[in-house]
Amino acid sequence: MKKVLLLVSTAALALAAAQVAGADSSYTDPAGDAGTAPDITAVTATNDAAGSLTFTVRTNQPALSADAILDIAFDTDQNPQTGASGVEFVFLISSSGWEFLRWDGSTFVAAGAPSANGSYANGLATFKVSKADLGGVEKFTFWTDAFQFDANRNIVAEDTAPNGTDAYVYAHSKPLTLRASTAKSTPAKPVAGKAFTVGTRVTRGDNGAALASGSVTCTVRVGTAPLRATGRVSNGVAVCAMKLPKTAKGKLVRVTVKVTFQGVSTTSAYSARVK
Ligand SMILES: [Ca+2]
Ligand SMILES: [Ca+2]
Repeated sequence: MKKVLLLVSTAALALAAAQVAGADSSYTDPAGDAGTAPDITAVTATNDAAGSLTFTVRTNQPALSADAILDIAFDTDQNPQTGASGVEFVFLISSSGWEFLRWDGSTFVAAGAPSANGSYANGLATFKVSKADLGGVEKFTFWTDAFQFDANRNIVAEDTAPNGTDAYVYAHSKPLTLRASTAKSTPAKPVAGKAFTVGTRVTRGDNGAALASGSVTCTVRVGTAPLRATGRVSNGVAVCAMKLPKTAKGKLVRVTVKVTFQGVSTTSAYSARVK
């Protein structure tokens, strides 16, 4: 615990100068800038749809040296004036184990976070925690530090990622969803014996972008008979293209456009009487 306090009082000074941000993020740190401390070279942060966060920190030490500590400091309210020099939570790992601590207003105490889990193997520290156990915020600031202490618990070498007083800003990614607009046809009315397409504009719910790619399954019936159609995604529109048979005149054509991207699907249906 003494190390922890020393660490926090010494290390958690980096103020939140927002650097590169985003979900499923990875960052690099130069090699050879750590002295005898674990040399941080890569940091990643991801979250899943359930709100579980995973952080990794790669160093040059297959197993952490005695008296070395690696930490991830979290400024969960992105306010350097709150917490310990801004830090509300800190994950610490050493050769003797890991801790996840929260600032209680005057000191760091065990966070009591059931979801928290740490490990270090083959040069990679991994820390998992739920969004709820990290303060429940959508967006936060964090950084990583590595320290080598001497027998008197003085810091003799260190590495920080990102360098200096920069910090990483992380925002949870939303789960992928797809939204299909009302289907529209070209031409506006189906004509027997002619080419016919039905399209639906597909938008991603997680980032608001038009869907750039995906697979399209077309289900078409003219009256009760199936009709072959070709599907594709083009410029954010999922399209089913077909040629209506001459015998389709007067019959009802029904088209279901199903678009799938990364295992997520949405459908849009169309029907009209063939001229
Ligand atoms: Ca480094
Ligand atoms: Ca803070």
